[in-house]
Amino acid sequence: MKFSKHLIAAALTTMCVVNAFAQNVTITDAWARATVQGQKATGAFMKITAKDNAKLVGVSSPVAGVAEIHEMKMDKDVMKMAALPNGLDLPAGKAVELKPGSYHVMLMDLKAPLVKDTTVPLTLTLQDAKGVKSTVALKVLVGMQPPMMQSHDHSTHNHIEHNHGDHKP
Ligand SMILES: [Cu+2]
Repeated sequence: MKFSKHLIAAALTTMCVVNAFAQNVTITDAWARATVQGQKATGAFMKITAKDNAKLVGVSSPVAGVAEIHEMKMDKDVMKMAALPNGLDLPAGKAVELKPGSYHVMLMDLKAPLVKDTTVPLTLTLQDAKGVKSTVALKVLVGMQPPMMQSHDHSTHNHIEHNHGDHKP
């Protein structure tokens, strides 16, 4: 089985949502980037597949004062990000990927650091083609990189941490 712990957790929480429409949305590979003390913003990422045409129109989390759906793109050689004013389109049957450098959930005004290997609750607000809104609650794993790469980490013995070692006296 390739399912990671949080994937199962996400599936379980999705099943708890008492809403026919929300159950037509599949969310996988959800994760949020860990933060350090004093850091006020971070990103959350996931793959969303809607069974029928829908839109991701809102997001909220108790850990963040402000949560927005952002897109990141190059503008005259400068990477810029901005909130999507009309939400993010979720075409029927197509996996829409929220990932670093692209669409992402922006968590701002963080109330506490996001600690690696914990989870943060996230509530997504979706809107179907008729304009009916529903919410999906999920728990997102906190890490330094996507979950699949994290499991890879164990075999490579955390080689990303060598940067810290370089600065040791
Ligand atoms: Cu952003």
